[in-house]
Amino acid sequence: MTHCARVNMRCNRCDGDLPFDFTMAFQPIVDTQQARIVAYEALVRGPEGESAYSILSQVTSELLYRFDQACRVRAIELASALGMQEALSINFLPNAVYDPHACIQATLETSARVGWPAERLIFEITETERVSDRQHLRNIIDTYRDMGFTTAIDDFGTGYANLDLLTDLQPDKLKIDRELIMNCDQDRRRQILIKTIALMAQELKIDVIAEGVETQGEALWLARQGLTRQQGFYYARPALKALCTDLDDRLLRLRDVMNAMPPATGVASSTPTAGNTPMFPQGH
Ligand SMILES: [Ca+2]
Repeated sequence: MTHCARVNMRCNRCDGDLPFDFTMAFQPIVDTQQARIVAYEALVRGPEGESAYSILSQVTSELLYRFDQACRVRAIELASALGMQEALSINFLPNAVYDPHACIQATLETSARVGWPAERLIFEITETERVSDRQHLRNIIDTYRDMGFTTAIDDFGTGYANLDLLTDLQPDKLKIDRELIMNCDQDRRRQILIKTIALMAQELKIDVIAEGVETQGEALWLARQGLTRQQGFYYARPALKALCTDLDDRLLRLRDVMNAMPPATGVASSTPTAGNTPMFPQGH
């Protein structure tokens, strides 16, 4: 295995301490059909739960590499400390990875040190700017896949995470952005776009996760299209240094509602559908 570039290339990109402290919040990703939490996304927060922006705004280009490394380390340490049994989704900026083999070493070392299995990691590719070096991004995804990790394209359908990324990249997962998900149970145009993405992903053998699900109506409509992997405030807000422990009843009730619906046509799967959305109490 390639050694860290710090050793063999005198790389010091991620050396040194960060001039600020931070921690992670965890938000569950559920499978509505299995009625269980399948993963958690680690989200940056200030030490007392301050916003992600309060931290990210302090990350200069000089600190980018070490911050990316520190995020992975902190997320894995917390996952282990919290006894997380599910997959752990970590966001990363492609431009914060110098060499995918080298820059994974601290992640693997942390995983071994705390005894949390690295193969449960999902790397979410977050695009805050167009990645000019597509070959670099492809190299990261291919390398991570070869190493047994799962990769996901984040915020798909908006901004820089768009269709053209799929012309030459083969991630394991797409996360459809909240901008497309919101009001999807009411908005015909969004329905067409989501169904098209789902169909395309199915053909490309890419799993889809719906982000930003905030209402029962959205959750049910998506599930009826076969989009059973979902994340959002409807299920749980991110919890600071904690895992969600009270979702079981809600997921079971949601599945009961879905199973009681009469069948109808869905584009992405044969999951039953219905014209009306039954109501049951919401809340987090
Ligand atoms: Ca993300």
